Amino acid sequence: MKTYLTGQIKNIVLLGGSASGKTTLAEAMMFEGKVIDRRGSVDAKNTVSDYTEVEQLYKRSIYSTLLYTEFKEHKLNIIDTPGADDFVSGVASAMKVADTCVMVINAQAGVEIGTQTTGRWADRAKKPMVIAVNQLDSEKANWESTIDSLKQSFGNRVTIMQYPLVTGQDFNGFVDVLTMKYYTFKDDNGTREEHEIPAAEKERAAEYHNTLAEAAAEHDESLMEIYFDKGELTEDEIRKGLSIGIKSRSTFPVLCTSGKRDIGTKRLMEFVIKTAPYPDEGASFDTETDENVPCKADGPTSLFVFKTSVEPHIGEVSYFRVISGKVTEGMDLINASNDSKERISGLFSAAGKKREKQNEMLAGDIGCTVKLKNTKTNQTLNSPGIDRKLKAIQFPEPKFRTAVKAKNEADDEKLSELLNRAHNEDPTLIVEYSKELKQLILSGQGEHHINILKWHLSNSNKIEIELFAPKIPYRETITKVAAADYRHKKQSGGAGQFGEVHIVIEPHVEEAADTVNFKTGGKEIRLNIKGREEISLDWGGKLIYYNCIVGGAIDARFMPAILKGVMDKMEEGPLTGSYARDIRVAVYDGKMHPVDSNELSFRLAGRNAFKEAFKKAGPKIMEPIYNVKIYVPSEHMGDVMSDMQNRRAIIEGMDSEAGFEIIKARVPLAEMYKYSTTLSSLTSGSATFSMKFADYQQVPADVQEKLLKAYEDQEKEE
Ligand SMILES: Nc1nc2c(ncn2[C@@H]2O[C@H](COP(=O)(O)OP(=O)(O)O)[C@@H](O)[C@H]2O)c(=O)[nH]1
Ligand SMILES: [Mg+2]
Repeated sequence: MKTYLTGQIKNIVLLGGSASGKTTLAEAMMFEGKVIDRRGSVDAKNTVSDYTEVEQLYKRSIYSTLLYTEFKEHKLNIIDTPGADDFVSGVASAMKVADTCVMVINAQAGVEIGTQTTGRWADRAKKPMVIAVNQLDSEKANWESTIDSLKQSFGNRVTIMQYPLVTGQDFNGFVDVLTMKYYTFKDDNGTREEHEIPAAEKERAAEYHNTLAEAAAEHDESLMEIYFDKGELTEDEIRKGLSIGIKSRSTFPVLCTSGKRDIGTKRLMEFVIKTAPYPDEGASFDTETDENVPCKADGPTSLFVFKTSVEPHIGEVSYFRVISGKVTEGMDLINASNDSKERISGLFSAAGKKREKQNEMLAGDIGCTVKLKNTKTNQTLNSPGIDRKLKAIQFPEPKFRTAVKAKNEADDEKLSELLNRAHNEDPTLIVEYSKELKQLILSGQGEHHINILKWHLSNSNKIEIELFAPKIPYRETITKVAAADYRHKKQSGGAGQFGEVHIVIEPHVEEAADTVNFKTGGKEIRLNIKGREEISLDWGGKLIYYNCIVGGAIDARFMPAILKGVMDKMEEGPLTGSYARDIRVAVYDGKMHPVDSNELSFRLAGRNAFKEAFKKAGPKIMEPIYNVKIYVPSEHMGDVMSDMQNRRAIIEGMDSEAGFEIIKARVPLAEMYKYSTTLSSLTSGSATFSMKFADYQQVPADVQEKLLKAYEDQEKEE
C-alpha cells in the first residue's frame, strides 16, 4: 500500500450507543473506499470489524477495531468501538489516538446512555465531534425527536448540515445545506444522484443554511466581516469557519446516514476529509515531562502503542500511532519504558484482521506491527538516542469485582498467567492476588466484561473458572485507651522461655501530641518516652511504637521483637483477622529472666499483650466506602434511589445533566457486589455509574456483630 503523507490522513473514532450502527457504517466506508468489494452485515457475522469469534457469537462489537479506507487521495483511519459500558477500554484507547469523533446516533432512539457516556469521553479528551444520525431508513426513525435530544445533550453546538425529507422505508436521501443540494441514493450501493433542492423545501433549506453560515462566521473575524458585508458566505467560506468550529468543539455538525443502505456514507467521508482536522492539527501528544511532541514527518521517530492483542496464527499484534517522524520496515526502535530494542519486522495498515503491508508510515498515521518482544499498551517506541515517554491512556476505575479460581486446582498457575495476559490486552481487566483476603480478585467494568473473559478461558484455553463473591478488606482499630500485662513463660526440660511486657495502647490521630499520662482500669500510668517509631502501614494508616522502658526492665535488644509481636497482630487483627490500623502502642514495663529470655519469648509476649489490650480498647471494624456516581434517566430515578437506600448508601447530592439525573452517594463496598448488573436490570440498561475508593468508616453495630460471629465460626472450623 502506498505511503500517505501527514496531510493526506484523517483519523476518526466511531462512537455511540450499542447497536447505533457503527460497525455497519464502517463496513460501508470500507466498501466505498474499495477496501472490500462487498459489504458484510453484523447479523450475517461477516463484517470486517467484528471478526473475532466471540463478537460473532454475541453479534456485537466487544473490542475496538482498527480499520481504514482510501478515499479522494486520503487515507481515513477508522477505529470502530464497542458501545457498551462494559467494553469501554476500547473507547479510552481510541480516544487517545484519533483526531475526530464521529458520534453515531440511532434515529430510532435519539440520544442514549452510550451517546452520553462516550460523549463525556470526547469531552474530557477535548476531541472534535461530527454527528451522524443513522438508521434513518428504519420505520421507527424519528428525525425531530432525535435532534431535540441532541440539542438537550449537547446544546447549541449541534448544527444541522443535512436533513432528510422522509424517514423509514422511503428514506433515500437528504438536503445538504452546506452544498445546497438535494442528494438521493439508489440500489443500496452508494450510487448518488445530485438534484436541485425541491421548491417546497427551499425556504427551510435556506433557513438552515443561514444558521450554518452564522455558526461558521462566529469562529473567524474575517468571515464575520464578509458575512456582515454580504449577508452570506460561500461554500468554501462556510467550510473554513466550520473547520475552525469543529476543531474548537464549538460546532457539532449533524449529517444523515443509513449505514445499512449505504446512504450518506460518501458525503460523511468527504466532509471529514475536507473539514475535520489533519493529524498535525488534531490530537496533541505530551510526554510525561509535559513536553509537546509535534506531529512532523521529518522529526525523530516516536510511536505510541495504544492497543495490543493476541491473534490466532500470528501472536501479538501491536497497534500504534506514529506520533512523530516515520517508521519503516526493518527499523530498530527503543522502548522508552524498558530500553529494550524492538525491530519493526512487519508494518501494516489494518482493516480488522486484514493487514496491508506498508514499507513506510509517516507522522499521524495509524497502523500495526507484529512480534514485538517487550512492548505493551501505553508504551512509546523511539528511534535510538531519543528519550520520549508519552503520557499514558487513562483507563477508568473498575466497577465490578469478583473472586476467581480455577475449577481444577492444577490450572491455578496457568490461570494467573492468562489473567495477566488478559490485562495486557485489556487494561480495564485487573487481576490481583490479595494476600490479605487470600483470594485472587478480578476486577472489570461489568459482569458481561468478566463473562467474556470466562468465555475465552474456556473456549480458547480450556480452563474452567469459578467466580464467587470476594471478601471485603475490612480494617480494625480501637476507640479508647487500654492496658495489658502479659507474661510468656514456658519450662520444658532444657532451655525455658520467658518474657513479660506491660503495654498501653490508644487510638492514633494524626498530629495529636504524644500522651504521657494514662488512666485505665483503675490504674495510672505515666510514660517516660525514650523512643518513638512511626510506621506507615502497607495497608493504610499508622502504627506508633513507643519505647518507655525505665531502669532496664527489658533489654533494648528485645524491643524489636516486641514490635514484631505487635505487628503479627496488626496484620491479623484480633476481631476478624483483618488488618489493624491507626494505633499507638507504648511498652512501659516488663520483666526478663537472666537465662530463659529470648526474642521469641518477647515476640509472643508482645503479640498477646497487644491482643488483650486491643479487645479492651473499644475495638471497631471499619469498612471501605466508595464514592459512587450514577447517571440515570429521570423515569428510573425512583427505583434507583430506593435500591440505593437498601445498600446503606448516604446520598450526598443530586444533579441533572442533559436529561439524566446524577446521584452522588457514599456506599460501602460490601453493598456494591454485582451492582452494575442490578442497575442495568433496574433501568433496562439505560443508566451507568462509576465508583472510586473514598475512605474507611466504622461499620454499624449490627454489621459488626455479624462479622464477629462469622469470624468466630470460621476460627472454630479451622
Ligand atoms: N435499518 C437499519 N439498521 C441498521 C443500520 N445500521 C445498523 N443497523 C442494524 O442495527 C444493528 C446493530 O448494528 P451494528 O453495526 O452492529 O451497531 P454497533 O453496535 O453500533 O456497531 C444490526 O442489526 C444492524 O443490521 C441502518 O443504517 N439501518
Ligand atoms: Mg459494533
